[in-house]
Amino acid sequence: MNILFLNGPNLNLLGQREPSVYGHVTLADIETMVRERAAAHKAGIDFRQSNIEGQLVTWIQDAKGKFDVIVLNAAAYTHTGVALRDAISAVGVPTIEIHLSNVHAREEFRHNSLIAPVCKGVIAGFGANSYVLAVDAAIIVKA
Ligand code: CA2
Repeated sequence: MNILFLNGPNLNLLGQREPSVYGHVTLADIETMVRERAAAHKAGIDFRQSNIEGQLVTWIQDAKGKFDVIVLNAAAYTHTGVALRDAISAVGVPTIEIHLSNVHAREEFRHNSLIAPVCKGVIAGFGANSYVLAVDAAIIVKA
């Protein structure tokens, strides 16, 4: 069981800016939490971040045959990312959309996700624990 975690734009700033919205935890802290949970399931993890949509698209394309499930926090590209949606659709690796915040309790433009219709499910609003829950969800999706 191998899970690819992909993180979109600005998530590298976690813990350094806007703690009132996203908390004090860093992306490196979240990676540690994910690795602990994955180890309990004997699952392998790759954990990556890019500010560039094309890089995320390339990683999704390359996941075929290497990863069983993709967990994607596409950040702002969630709401704009036609290329990401097309990649998820084309490649066919089961994908779980996740968010730190409850996007439905925020600005209207965050309520729409272009990728949700091509994902297995969505986890949002549990802070860093959205990522930990996604490990469990990935196990369920693979089974
Ligand atoms: O809640 C989430 O996980 C989001 O994907 C975060 C995105 C936002 O555009 C989505 O609507 C919901 C923003 C990530 C930016 O992260 C920052 C972290 C620290 C400081 C500034 C931005």
